[in-house]
Amino acid sequence: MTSSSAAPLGAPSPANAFAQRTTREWQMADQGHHLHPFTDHRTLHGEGSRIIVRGEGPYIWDSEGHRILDGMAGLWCVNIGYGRRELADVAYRQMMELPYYNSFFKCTTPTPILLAERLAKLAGGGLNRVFYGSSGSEANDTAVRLVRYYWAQMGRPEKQVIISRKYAYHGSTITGSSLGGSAAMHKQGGTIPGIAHVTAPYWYGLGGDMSPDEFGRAAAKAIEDKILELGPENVAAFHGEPIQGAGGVIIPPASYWPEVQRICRQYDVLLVADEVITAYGRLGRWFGSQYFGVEPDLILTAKALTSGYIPLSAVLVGDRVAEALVNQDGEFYHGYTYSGHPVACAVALANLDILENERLVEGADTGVGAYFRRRIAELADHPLVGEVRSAGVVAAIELSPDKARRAFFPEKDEGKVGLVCRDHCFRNDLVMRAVRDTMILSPPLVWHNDQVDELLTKARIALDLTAKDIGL
Ligand code: PXG
Repeated sequence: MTSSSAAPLGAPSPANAFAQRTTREWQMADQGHHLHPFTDHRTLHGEGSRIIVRGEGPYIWDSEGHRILDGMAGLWCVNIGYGRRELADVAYRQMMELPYYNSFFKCTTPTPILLAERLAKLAGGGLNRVFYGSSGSEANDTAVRLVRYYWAQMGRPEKQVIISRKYAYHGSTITGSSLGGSAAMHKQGGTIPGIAHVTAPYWYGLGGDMSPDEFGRAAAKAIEDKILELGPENVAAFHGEPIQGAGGVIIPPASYWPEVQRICRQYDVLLVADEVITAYGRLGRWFGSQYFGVEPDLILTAKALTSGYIPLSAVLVGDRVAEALVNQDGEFYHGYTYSGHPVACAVALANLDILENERLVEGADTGVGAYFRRRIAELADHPLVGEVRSAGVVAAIELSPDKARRAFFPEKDEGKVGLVCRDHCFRNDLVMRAVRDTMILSPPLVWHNDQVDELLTKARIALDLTAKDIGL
């Protein structure tokens, strides 16, 4: 840990001023009472949690006063960076005026209406209506129920199966994990019926001798093959992330998405884009679908809709599917207490203002984003790095024991080298996550070129130390 990266904490924020404790006290209370998501608690308790207490721009601070560059924007969400007063002010004002009212029973409140109007304008492509929830997982549940409801309303209730992919991540409810590609998650708690999985457009890992474009077409054909195997009359939708984020930032070859769209249209299968990570600027466009030139029937969003300041998700619904809800008799028996939460929607509007006024989406494409992509590509020369891929402000660095062959580490050791690298990053005050042995980055969009340089310096140090650790 370098002493130069440690910075004073500054004045405690009002949120933690009422409960100042030492790091050890926090860790003991955490261990005694707090269950963490996706965590092996026995290992965690051996080490103790890192307690994050404050954030500003692309940086976070821990309870020991270390300033850490957050290369993951929290969990792919804090696109406008930390510490933006505008969002806090808007939440305060909305809470004082009306902290909560629901959109059930022929009621609603102004902010979800304003936000829906604005999202429809940003998305274009006939995505004119919005259904709210509080998380990406809820958005995925809504999508599955909506798609199946649509076909039932159209008099085709047998069209039920949803095709998803390996390496997919669609959340952690039973529906989300059923859609996802993780066998480990499927094993814990089971899956819902009517979900089929096909291969992912992961050229680096699965492409063999094919060119990326050949492989992209082959991966799309796997969807067509599955539709024909199941019978098009039984297939409701193809459900996928434009870029598979938590699966390892899998960026499909250019040939993939146009072919997927063509196949969906040919067999009358709805196209659902899970943009929980890719919406609101991550790829230098408002939506990842725009980046790849596809026109989905539904777009699922969450995370950067509020830059993570408050939970909110929005399913953008195209006219074809909305038709089943608005121009036909019958009630869609679905909704959440917090669907269209007035405070969350007010915060989202302020967040969109910042993304727009500070041109952060354009910046992710041609500004600091372009600089980030150019600099991160330099890591491809490192002996431990098999491939670097990036789009907008998201990137993956594949670690390999034999880069010429695009080799993976032996299966029994999968993920170990990634964790070594991640820990070196963390010790050097950089958050860079590991998925298996793939290092991934998804920083806030508010940063500057010198912070890109800081990230690159720290990442290269971590790669050097990791290579040394494994004797490469
Ligand atoms: N869809 C996608 C594409 C996601 O990335 C979800 C749905 C679920 O969202 P909620 O809000 O229910 O968590 C996600 C979430 C990681 C990580 O380690 C990624 C996510 C969540 C937690 C951890 O990369 N993505």
